[in-house]
Amino acid sequence: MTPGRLIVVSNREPYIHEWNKSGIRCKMPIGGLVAALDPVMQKTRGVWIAWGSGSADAEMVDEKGRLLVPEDDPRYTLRRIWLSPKEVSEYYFGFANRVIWPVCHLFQEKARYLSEYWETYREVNQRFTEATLEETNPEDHIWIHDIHFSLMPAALRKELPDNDIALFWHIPFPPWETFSCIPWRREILEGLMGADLLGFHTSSYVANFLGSVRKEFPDAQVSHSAIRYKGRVTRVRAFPIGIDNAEYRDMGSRESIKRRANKLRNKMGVKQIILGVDRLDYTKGILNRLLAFEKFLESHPKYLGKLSFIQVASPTRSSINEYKEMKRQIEETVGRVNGKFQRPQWTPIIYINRQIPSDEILMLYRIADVAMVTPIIDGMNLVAKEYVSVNDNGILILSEFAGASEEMDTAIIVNPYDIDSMANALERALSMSIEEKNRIMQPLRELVVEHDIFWWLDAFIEEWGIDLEIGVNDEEKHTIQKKAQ
Ligand code: ADQ
Repeated sequence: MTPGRLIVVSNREPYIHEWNKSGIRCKMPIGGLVAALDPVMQKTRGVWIAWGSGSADAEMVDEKGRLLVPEDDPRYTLRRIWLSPKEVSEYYFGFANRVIWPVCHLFQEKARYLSEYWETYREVNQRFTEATLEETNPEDHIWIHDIHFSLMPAALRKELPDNDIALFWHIPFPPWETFSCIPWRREILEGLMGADLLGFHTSSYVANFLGSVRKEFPDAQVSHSAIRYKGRVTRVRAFPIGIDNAEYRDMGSRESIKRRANKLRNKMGVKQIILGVDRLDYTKGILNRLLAFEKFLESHPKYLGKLSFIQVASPTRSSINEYKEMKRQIEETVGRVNGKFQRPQWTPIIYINRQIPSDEILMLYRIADVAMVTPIIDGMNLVAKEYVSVNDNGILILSEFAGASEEMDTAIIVNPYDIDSMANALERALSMSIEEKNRIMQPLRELVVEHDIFWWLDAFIEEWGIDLEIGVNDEEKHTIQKKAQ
């Protein structure tokens, strides 16, 4: 087989150009996907196709929206696709974030099933498909990411019967009873079945997807990991995503981070710190977590003045009503709990409603005695893995409905709807001996080392069976990973 290039399609781009006071600045978004795929792209010199969302993006490209990245050592092509404000509103905030997102997170009553969202979603998928067709050579392999492009595999397949096409779905896939609420469910499933390989985070999402295909397409042959439909086979597998563990450990153990962490702890003047870090999304369970903390303080007054709860909640999709309403409820709850328990020298809940720099997140991971990762539902949840990677003495409380709990089942597992049991879990975590903490956390530390983002990438590419000639030994991984910084 001739080694081909990788053509990646994702909504977010790996390099963003923004205007600032001193001119144009290039930023790389934080996040595992870019960290993992950028080095591979640099090695295979492929094409990454994404929405050009930066304020200065258009200044940097040729007439086709292309530029070579990274700027200082150009290795691969970034092709930017332009979206009008109406398209951003209907395809991104509309169909992706107000139809697929809520339904896949079992919040189908929050979804807005508007046909204009669907029409624009189809149009944008078509535009990305055309750009992908323009960029793809016969031996190339196309890897599509996430809920924004569910129609692309089948649309590409029509034109490219022989290219390898795969898609990774980053959020949960719900049971059929929920997924079937989407009026355009058939088109979405058919779109996804154009891929040779579909990846999800967990085996239960795989089972849900296969169950939906069985219901919608009774004539398809569906096994526990593949679908045969109209003479083609789509393999469906679980690939639990990891983090760039070496990088997190490295950054988290820098002297400057340790110094700042100690300083903050002294300044806060409390014995123990509980931490939550999330996008401000209704799936993340922030409100129930705060209610559990309130319950805990009520039933364990001996802790008053001795611990604080830091909740970082970065604003996201804030133009959508459901997000505005949730923000209001959370702020009201923070105000009420603080009003009830606060003392002149002590604040029970420290609420930070903005995106904070990654070194501050690392510092918080270091000082937190307990991390509460208690989403109502979550595809995977990388915060759980980041905390385990950076923190050496703490303990993780994890929702049974985070995809991460399938692998991280030695953590203190809670039901995020059960406020009382979350309050009890907090008491258990805060009073745990070092030996017990280690017993719980050691297997998790091993997991984040072994199943890091590079393991995930290798597992996906191996299962896909494509020939990319990427470095797979640890030493080489590390070198390419460093190059991406
Ligand atoms: P997200 O829903 O965005 O991702 P998550 O996996 O927790 O959720 O990743 C969030 C990332 O943003 C983490 O790297 C975290 O450190 C960072 N972050 C969060 N709040 C921040 C803040 N205030 N300031 C700075 N950084 C912040 C989707 C799915 C997940 C899945 C991932 C990857 O919803 O379930 O794990 O994709 O597939």
